[in-house]
Amino acid sequence: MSQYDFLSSLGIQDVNPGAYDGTWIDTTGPELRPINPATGKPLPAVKDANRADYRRVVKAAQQAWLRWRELPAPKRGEYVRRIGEKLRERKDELGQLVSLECGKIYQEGLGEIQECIDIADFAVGLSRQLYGLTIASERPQHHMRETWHPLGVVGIITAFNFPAAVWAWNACVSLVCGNAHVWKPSRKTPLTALAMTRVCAEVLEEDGFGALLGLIVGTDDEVGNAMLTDQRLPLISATGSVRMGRIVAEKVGKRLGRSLLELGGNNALTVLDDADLGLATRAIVFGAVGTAGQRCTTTRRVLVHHKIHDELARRLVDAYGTVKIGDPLDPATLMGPLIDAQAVAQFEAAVEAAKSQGGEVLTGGTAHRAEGDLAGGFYVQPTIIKARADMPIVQEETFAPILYLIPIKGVNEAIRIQNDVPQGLSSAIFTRNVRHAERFLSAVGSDCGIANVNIGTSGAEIGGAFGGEKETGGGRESGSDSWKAYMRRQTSTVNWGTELPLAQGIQFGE
Ligand code: UN1
Repeated sequence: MSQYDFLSSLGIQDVNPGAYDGTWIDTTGPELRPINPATGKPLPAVKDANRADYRRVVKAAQQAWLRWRELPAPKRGEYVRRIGEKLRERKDELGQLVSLECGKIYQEGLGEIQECIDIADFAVGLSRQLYGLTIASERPQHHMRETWHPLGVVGIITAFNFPAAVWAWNACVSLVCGNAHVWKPSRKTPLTALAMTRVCAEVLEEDGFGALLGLIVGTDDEVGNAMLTDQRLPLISATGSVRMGRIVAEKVGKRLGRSLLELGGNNALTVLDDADLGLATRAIVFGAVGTAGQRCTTTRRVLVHHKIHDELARRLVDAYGTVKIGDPLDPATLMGPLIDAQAVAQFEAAVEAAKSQGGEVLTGGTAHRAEGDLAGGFYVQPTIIKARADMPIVQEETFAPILYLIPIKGVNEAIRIQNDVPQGLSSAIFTRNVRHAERFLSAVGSDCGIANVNIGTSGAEIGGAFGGEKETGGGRESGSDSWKAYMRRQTSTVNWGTELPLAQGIQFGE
């Protein structure tokens, strides 16, 4: 364990409790042992929470919420400001833990914690800007206004690939909105959730508000379903696969609750023949290889003008040849492992499917055999496949570093092919032509929630609204006015006169 000494400074023991309701609950469930994807060896364990633990966490969250909702929003923002400070203090260790547990390289682990700090800062500012509208009333001596109020206890379900940041997007914004939370993290990355909760809740514990950041590590049967069907959770914010999103939407919809979904992407990056190829190459490599292709924003398809296809392919193959695969905590590494053996199998199956559907592997295409300590890790080679848009595999999101290179004739064909998939998260175009760029951003252009010009599909800043259309689920998280999803809107009409005129001019009685 010596190489993991930093874990104890984050409060991680060999075996850890799996629930938090303001204090750590001594859960008794079976031990969940996350695996270090870089080595295949077990990490410290977490004892699963059960239904009774879940009830306890929700109850404590509800009670804390009753007091929290009465605090003025800027006062709530002050707590979030201090959460941001704590995250700054612990950035290195938390970044290291993210890297250890989910396998992204340390630079990206640090980036993830920075994303948490950024959203905390954003939320602090937001706490003084939860604006409503005033609306002109049609009646004399009346006024109308809209006010935004806290929702209650918000359920947050997160995926392994951003084990800290996606929770922070939700929790920081939603805290200033005046809500309490119950977080069910991915079962592949529970330790990051434990550490994030410990660091952030410390600030709230001082005033008995720890339960606002409830945490529950448990199975879907025991805990997940309980959240989805629980009337006490007015909003479930869930990030993960389309399959998971459908279950969430159905179960939460059935009780007429709200869900905020951030699901799969199948993101295309178009390169026109006037593009800066150096820029495009760098953006594609980061977008396709970063986080080993396991971001929802990962570049999965490059739609390249046929005139420059061979040149771009050559540049990409050369760049891929320099990608060092290995231990994500080694500063020389550019691509770490996939999350688990199943992800490697899915990578292999997708490559086989692509080949059988007529794809041509330009580089990569197989698992990567690592040596020594890393021999049990889940490594694959970053892969480029020359493909056609009509290959069925190209319609699917495979959470792995597989890039499909598809020749196109121009901007219109690129837009058509780009949009012709079930998902609609992120997209990008590389061109120097303002007409093509603006067409791409127009109503007849990209149908995605994110559409970029001359930057890649991944690595969004927190200031914008994040999310996408179609099977991506339609939700928006993080910046802009995403906060509205975490509040309830109230329209008020106030009569300050002595008459009672009715709207629409209705005369009723006298
Ligand atoms: C995700 O993969 O679920 O834009 C989130 C990005 C990151 C967030 C990705 N800021 O790539």
